[in-house]
Amino acid sequence: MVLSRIFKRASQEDQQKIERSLERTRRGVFGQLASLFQSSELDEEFWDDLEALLIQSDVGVATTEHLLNRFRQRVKEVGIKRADEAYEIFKEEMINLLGDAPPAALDQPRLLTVVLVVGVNGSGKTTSIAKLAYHLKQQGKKVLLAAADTYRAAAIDQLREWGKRINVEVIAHQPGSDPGAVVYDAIRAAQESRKADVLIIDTAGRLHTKYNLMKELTKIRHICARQVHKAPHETYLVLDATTGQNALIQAQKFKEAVDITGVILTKLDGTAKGGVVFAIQNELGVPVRWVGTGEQITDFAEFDPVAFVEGLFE
Ligand SMILES: Nc1nc2c(ncn2[C@@H]2O[C@H](COP(=O)(O)OP(=O)(O)OP(=O)(O)O)[C@@H](O)[C@H]2O)c(=O)[nH]1
Ligand SMILES: [Mg+2]
Repeated sequence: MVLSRIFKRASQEDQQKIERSLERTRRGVFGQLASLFQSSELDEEFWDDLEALLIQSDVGVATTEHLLNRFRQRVKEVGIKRADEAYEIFKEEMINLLGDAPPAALDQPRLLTVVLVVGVNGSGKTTSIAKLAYHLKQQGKKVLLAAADTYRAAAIDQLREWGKRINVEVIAHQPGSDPGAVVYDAIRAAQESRKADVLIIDTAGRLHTKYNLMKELTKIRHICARQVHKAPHETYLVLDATTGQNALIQAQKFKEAVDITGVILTKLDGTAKGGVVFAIQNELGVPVRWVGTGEQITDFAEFDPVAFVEGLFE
C-alpha cells in the first residue's frame, strides 16, 4: 500500500503481534466486510450493508458516518463502480482515519520521563505497565515502577511480583498509605541514586468513587509537576477492547479530569470487535499508542495503523 510510507511504523515484530491478535476480529464482522467487498456492486444495498457492519463492529455511529462520507467522496472522485475495485481505497481511508499521531513524549530525550497510567478497574493497567516496562528495558532504558494503587494489598503485591519477574525495581509503601507520597518517593528515587530514565506510575481504578479517584489523580499530577519539569510527560488511559463502546464513555470521563496523551488498548486478542479503535481515535482525538495482544509479558505492541487495518482483513 502506497500510503504506508508516510506513517511512522512499529517494528516488524510488533506489526506481526497486532495482526495475530486480530484473529477473532477478522473472523467476526470484518470477515463479513471483506466478503461484502468481493461480491457487491456499489449500489444502495452495498452502502447500507457496509454501514450496518461498521456499526456492529464497534466503529460507532458518528465515526461510521465520518468514514463513509470520506469513502464515498473518494469513490466518486476516482469514478469507481465496483466494490472489489474500491476495497483498497476503503482500507486507505481507514488508515487515514487512524491518522498520523503526533510524536510521543516517551520518544523524546529528557533526564526523567514520567508516565502516569490511569483507567477503570480491571482494564489491564498493572499488566500493561509491566509489559511497557519490559518493552522499554529491551530498548536499553532504565525503568522504575511506582505502586500508587495503595487501596488493596494485592495490587501492590501484583506490581512487585511483575517487578521481580522482569527485574525492574518497584517503589511501594504500606497498603492504605497515601498514593501521593509513593509518587513523591518514587520520583526522588528515580532522580537520585537509581537514575531511572522512565518512571511508570500505577494507579487505582475504582469508578464508583469517581469523585475521589479523579481528585487523587489530580493530586498525583501536581506532585509530578512540582518535582519534574512538565511531568507527567505521558498520561496513558488504559481501555479494555472487549468493553466496546462502553470504553468510550469511560474515556470521556477520564478526559474531563486529566489530560490524556494516549491510549493503551488491552485485550485486542479477546475481542471480535476491534472497530472500537476507530471510534477512540475519531471521537476522543487521542492516539492509541500501545495495544495488549495477550496475557504474556511480550504480548504488547506499539500501535501501527497500517498493520492494524491490514490485520482486520487478511
Ligand atoms: N487476553 C488478555 N488479557 C489481558 C490483557 N491485558 C490484561 N489482561 C488481563 O486482564 C486482567 C486484569 O488486568 P490488571 O492488569 O490486573 O488490571 P488493572 O487495571 O490493573 O486492575 P485493577 O488494579 O483491579 O484496577 C488480568 O487477568 C490480565 O491478565 C491483554 O492484552 N490480553
Ligand atoms: Mg492494577
